[in-house]
Amino acid sequence: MRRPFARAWTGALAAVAAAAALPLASPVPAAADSVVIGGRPVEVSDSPWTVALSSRDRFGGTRAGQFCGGVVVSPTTVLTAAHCMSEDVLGVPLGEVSDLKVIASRGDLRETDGKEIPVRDAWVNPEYDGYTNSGDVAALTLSEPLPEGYVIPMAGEGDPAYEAGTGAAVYGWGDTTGAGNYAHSLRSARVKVLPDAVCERAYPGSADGKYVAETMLCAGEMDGRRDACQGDSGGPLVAHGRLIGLVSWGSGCGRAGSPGVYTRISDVARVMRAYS
Ligand code: 4AZ
Repeated sequence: MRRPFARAWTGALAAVAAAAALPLASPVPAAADSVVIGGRPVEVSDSPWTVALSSRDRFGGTRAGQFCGGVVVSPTTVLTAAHCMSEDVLGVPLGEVSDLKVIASRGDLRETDGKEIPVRDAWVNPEYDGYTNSGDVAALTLSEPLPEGYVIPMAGEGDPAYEAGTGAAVYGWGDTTGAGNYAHSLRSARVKVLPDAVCERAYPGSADGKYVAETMLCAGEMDGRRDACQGDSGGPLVAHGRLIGLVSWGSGCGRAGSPGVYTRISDVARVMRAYS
């Protein structure tokens, strides 16, 4: 539910503006065993390619300014979702955000370990379609390189990791309940890649988006429970040790019949070749 979530972010921004660094979390109690929905805490050292995107100016300092996830695909390149760079999410045009950073090697956003690296340049996919959510990817260039060991390989076209039924893991600091309870520490949930036919039936086209198999994949469990959620956007979906997706959208979080939808990485490679 991208638009309502975007409104939620705008609300959070207004709160931050009004009361300095109000936490994003709402007082609503956890609805279920829910991460990332239905996930568990993980060590960032085991998935160093998972990074947080931060702007304290826009989102306040409580959780180090975290507002989206990202993935290290080369020492100076982080992929995230195009919608994370939108005015809907940032509250201002991207060019007006002067403290956009990537935070690497910090599992707990309340700590000061790891590295904060300023973003030098941001490329937003010109094919991104805000109606379907197709092409939801942006590439950030870091002002200094991360170690080569942080890089995760991208699964190419035809990689068996994309096959339906493949076990995958999604990572993030996002909402763990669907009610605005943002995680302080990195979490991960196991999900399965679902058949395109299931995703097409789940998302034939609505205000939330429309499933486009060429540019998206969907993953979850048939009965919901394990899923990505708001704040996880742009973060990695990993199978067989390779990056297959970026958290993009869905109707709610962890709902039966509404799996999480991800930007298909094989299509990202195509788009980046086309515009490089
Ligand atoms: C979001 O708004 C969002 N359940 C991310 C992932 C999902 C839904 C919404 C998938 O960032």
